[in-house]
Amino acid sequence: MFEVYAFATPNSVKVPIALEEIGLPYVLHGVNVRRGEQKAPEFVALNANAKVPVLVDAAAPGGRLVLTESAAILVYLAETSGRLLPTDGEGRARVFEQLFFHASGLGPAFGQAGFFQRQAAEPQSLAIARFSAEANRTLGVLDGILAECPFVAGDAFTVADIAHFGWLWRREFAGVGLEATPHVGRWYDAVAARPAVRRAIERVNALVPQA
Ligand SMILES: N[C@@H](CCC(=O)N[C@@H](CS)C(=O)NCC(=O)O)C(=O)O
Repeated sequence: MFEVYAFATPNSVKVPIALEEIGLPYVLHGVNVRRGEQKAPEFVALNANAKVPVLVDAAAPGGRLVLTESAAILVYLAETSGRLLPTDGEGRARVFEQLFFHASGLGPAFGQAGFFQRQAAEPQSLAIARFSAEANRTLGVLDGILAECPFVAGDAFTVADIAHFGWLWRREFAGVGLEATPHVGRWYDAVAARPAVRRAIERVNALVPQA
């Protein structure tokens, strides 16, 4: 049985989505990042970087595996299940291209745009302008890709779609809309309607305490 440490956040949701898509059972442990639970010593012992998500695979072939970084977790689940990632050729290369684009480009741009708009202690107009522009620019790049193919890495739904979906699901935090990117809008609606994606969102939303 997998264990997932997560919250209702853009990077967290990717892991339950992958597990639901593959059909693997998992226990979900809430780590409330709004209350700083990611900084607790018990959690830092799992992830020295003090961020969600974390995957624990007690039955990994080499013994208990504790894995951090959402993109690495997606690749691990895909490779061990033989799902959501082509085994070779251009199809596999395109998935990694999108995973790296997400992890180094779109994801950080969305995260920093949201931080400077909503969480910075003092207004930083230059940082807001820079990261909002970068978030919208990377979204435009994705729109160009989705104008040519149904999913972000080609004809099939893969872990690359799951990676991008995490931040698109939380795009309001970054102040980003889909009005100017119709191909992303079409893709987003299709991914959000998948039963596995709906189940995963329901489970991570249930981690948020109700006021
Ligand atoms: N590169 C990491 C980023 C993880 C990350 O930034 N997680 C956020 C939630 S989406 C978090 O734990 N934030 C709390 C903090 O930074 O203190 C990944 O993809 O897993």
